[in-house]
Amino acid sequence: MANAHLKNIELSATQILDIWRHYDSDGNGFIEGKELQDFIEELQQARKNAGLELSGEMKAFVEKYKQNAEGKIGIIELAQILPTEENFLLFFRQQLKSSAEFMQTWRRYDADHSGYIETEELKSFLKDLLQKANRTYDDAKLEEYTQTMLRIFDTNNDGKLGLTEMARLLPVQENFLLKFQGVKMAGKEFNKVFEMYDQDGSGYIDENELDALLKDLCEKNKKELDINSLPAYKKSIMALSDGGKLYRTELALVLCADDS
Ligand SMILES: [Ca+2]
Ligand SMILES: [Ca+2]
Ligand SMILES: [Ca+2]
Ligand SMILES: [Ca+2]
Repeated sequence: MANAHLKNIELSATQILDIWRHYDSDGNGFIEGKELQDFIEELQQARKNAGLELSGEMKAFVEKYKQNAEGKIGIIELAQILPTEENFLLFFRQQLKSSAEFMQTWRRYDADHSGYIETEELKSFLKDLLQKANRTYDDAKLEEYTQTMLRIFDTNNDGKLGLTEMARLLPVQENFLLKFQGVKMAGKEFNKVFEMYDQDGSGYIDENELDALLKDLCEKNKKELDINSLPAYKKSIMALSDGGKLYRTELALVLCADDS
């Protein structure tokens, strides 16, 4: 019973994953709406039954999301309020504070530029993260973390992490890719757009060309995108570039809906 874990003093990464799966009942990668209200209610109940007070983080969380129909959380927000024994998921929170940092990290660890983080790349990412956080680990632990990561984030079960899958390491508020989900284009249209905004025909989009593209996108998609966030969008997307040159493959990760 996943909700039985809610009264635990400390949770392992696997138990958090159980809780996550239980409450994200439609499996869309977020706990939202009724799922979130159920979670809040059962969390309060479980703590009460166990004779435990809500922690400060939990109280703030309940305050923020109770009766909030718009509320939507990712697994990082969940890990943040639950008492975690290994704090495994929280390393990410400490290391990846913004979308731009996340995109830079992505670029660094997708070493073969395949557009995916494969198992070996994921391992090297986790290894660096553990070292940075001064955690001791052995090969078995590294393997366990790698597999847990895949179980949590590989939502389409192809054994590797795509940009959007891995972006769930970001808190929902910081995840600008979520906003771009709704404005992604089919491959053909994307190619046309790329050529149109590559105004000097250099074969890549530079910062000024990206600026023009994003302005038009914001104009066209006022519901999804906010023109005031344009500098932040630009910074995050440019973090994928190769020294200021944004090639087709990298921009496609953000704007193209076709998976190839
Ligand atoms: Ca859900
Ligand atoms: Ca790769
Ligand atoms: Ca995947
Ligand atoms: Ca250009």
